[in-house]
Amino acid sequence: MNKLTISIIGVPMDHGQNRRGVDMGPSAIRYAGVVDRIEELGHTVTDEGDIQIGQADGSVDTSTNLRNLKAITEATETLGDKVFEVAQAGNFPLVLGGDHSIAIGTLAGISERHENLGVIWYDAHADMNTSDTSPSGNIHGMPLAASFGHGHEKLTNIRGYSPKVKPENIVIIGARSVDPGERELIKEHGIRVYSMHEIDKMGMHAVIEESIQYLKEERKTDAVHLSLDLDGIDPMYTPGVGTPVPGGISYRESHLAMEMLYDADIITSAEFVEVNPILDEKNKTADVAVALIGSLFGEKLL
Ligand code: 6HN
Ligand code: MN
Ligand code: MN
Ligand code: MN
Repeated sequence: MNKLTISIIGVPMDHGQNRRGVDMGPSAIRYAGVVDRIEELGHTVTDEGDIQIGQADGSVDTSTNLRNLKAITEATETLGDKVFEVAQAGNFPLVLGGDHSIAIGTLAGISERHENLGVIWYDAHADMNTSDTSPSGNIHGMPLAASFGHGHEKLTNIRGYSPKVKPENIVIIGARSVDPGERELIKEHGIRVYSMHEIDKMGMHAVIEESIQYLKEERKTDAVHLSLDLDGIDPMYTPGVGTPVPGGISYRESHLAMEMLYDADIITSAEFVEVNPILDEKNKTADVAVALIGSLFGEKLL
């Protein structure tokens, strides 16, 4: 496959949920050697540094049921502009979180360049709540809904347009904790979900094969963004996440998934989110993130 120029953008933000520490995710992933790992594969890396994140007090606005709305809106606007700029320059945007609310910004930057963007959402959760359905008020549980036009107007309209992705161009992989409002949206929009049930039954190989076939041949997407939440993987491998859910995807299954995506040459932008070094054990979760990034960019034994 082609050698790429990969631009790393760090987003040290924890405003999308209420456990401190996930703002240190980008540092932990850099410390785990992400730049060297990618360069060893023959790609060029430019580290664009971190997006500036404003202060927030963690309060929930009672009129909207949204925690830290203003700070998140500002951060995702800034991130969206940066991602757009990097992609316009012909580089591969690799965004390091930060909590998953940052995906609103990443997609706002990516999608403007594509008619028919596809998204793979690798996560224990569907991240499809809105201010009306959220049990927590945490915006990291809302970015996918916001990106296909559901939720508070300030979140759906980052960079001045909506939606960023069509619901039929979304594939969710690894889901095992889905709230009632999210289930409704999934049904209403016929969103393709490979939950742990399907992964157990079909195996990861078939899940990824079908996902690629669906996005490429059936939906005819012109680009595919990978949004990988480290809590998609089982917490025995990735304990450093804020909302762990047992019974997740294994380490090897995750590598297989990344290797297959590389072989299919389908992914055009990616983000790795929810690494929380304070909750982690010896940077284990950041190490897994870096190992998976290696596989996504072509690392092979032979
Ligand atoms: N994540 N569904 C829960 C909520 O609060 O909306 C959990 C969301 C977790 C989000 O892990 O990115
Ligand atoms: Mn999650
Ligand atoms: Mn709708
Ligand atoms: Mn998530």
